[in-house]
Amino acid sequence: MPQQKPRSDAQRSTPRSAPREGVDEGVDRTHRVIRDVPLNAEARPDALASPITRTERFFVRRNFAPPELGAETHHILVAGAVDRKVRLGLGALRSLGAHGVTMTLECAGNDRASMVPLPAGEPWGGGAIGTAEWAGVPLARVLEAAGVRPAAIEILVEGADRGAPPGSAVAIPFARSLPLDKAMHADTILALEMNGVPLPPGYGGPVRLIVPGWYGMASVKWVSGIRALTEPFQGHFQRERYMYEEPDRAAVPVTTVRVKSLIHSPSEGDPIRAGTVRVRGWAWSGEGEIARVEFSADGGERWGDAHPLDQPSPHAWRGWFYDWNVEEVGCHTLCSRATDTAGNVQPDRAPWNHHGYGNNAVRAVTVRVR
Ligand SMILES: Nc1nc2c(c(=O)[nH]1)N[C@H]1C(S)=C(S)[C@@H](COP(=O)(O)O)O[C@H]1N2
Ligand SMILES: [Mo]
Repeated sequence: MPQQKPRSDAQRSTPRSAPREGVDEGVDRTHRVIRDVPLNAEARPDALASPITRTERFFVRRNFAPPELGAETHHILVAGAVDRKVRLGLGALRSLGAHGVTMTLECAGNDRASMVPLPAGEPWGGGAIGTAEWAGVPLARVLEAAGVRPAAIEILVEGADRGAPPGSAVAIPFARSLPLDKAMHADTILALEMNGVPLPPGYGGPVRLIVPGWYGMASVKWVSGIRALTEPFQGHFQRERYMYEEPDRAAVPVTTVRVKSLIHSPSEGDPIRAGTVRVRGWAWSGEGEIARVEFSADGGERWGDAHPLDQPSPHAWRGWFYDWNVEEVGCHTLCSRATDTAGNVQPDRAPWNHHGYGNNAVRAVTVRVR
């Protein structure tokens, strides 16, 4: 039996006022607000029905108050184990090359609210995910401009937002490192655009990192500094957060996105007519391509193969559908289960961990047939 739906859903479904911060002009009012300050808000289920999520409906996840950076004056400093320090404005960045990536961005805490017992952290339902067309400069071009020395093993990317993490009095920036090979990957970009327009400040503008295949925490927003490191980074957001801490097991860093799927149509509670219903959804994985999607109309007892659609980008979710014949009136629990080319299958229950990361358990949508 799949895990329960988030219990917090009913409590939190009341629409709230528009976000207050100045950088949130681009964020519309349809989000389900998880926390007001700093704003943390997830996409409503209907916002996830289209292949590309509209920018103003895209989820917002922030550890600190967002910085306000001027696109004219903002610079990125590249330093550390490099042959020459480089200071790049947006124009200089743009001149280093152009590359677009359509990528699904999922927060590692997505669906935390359905883990039992509820782990610490923002109680996200299933809306801390979205797919966008990101465009900018490959991080590799920037690193080549500075000349990364052979001794470098990781690339640290620092955001301009800062604050004291819970339990600390010392303000630190949001900062994360990537192994050198991931930093040099052709599709790891410093994004200057989202869905065809300059990256809005609310989503990390004027420049953010986009790391395909990894959970959202790797995609550092409001990038202000890049450092080549010769030792592993030990910062708060590398070592104390974004670690799988399972009881009685050594902690493991959160990296690639676990295989997962969702049903976006019909959606929760939808009344539907008996007959043939086309059920549609998405499937994605950071560890391979989607090899198979299965569908169940009885809460996961019996499964049938769904029809996968073409996958426009290896880093974006893949569409699928299943033509479900239903005669029996009443409530039905619909589930989907994805398998990737690395052989990973969505579990009925994801391993519980202290911060509630990586919940890729099979999810359920309940519909009423009349
Ligand atoms: N500078 C900075 N970058 C950040 C974060 C942050 O708090 N500060 N949060 C990260 C996390 S945990 C996620 S899931 C994504 C969310 O990106 P979005 O707000 O554009 O949806 O940004 C990541 N990058
Ligand atoms: Mo996240």
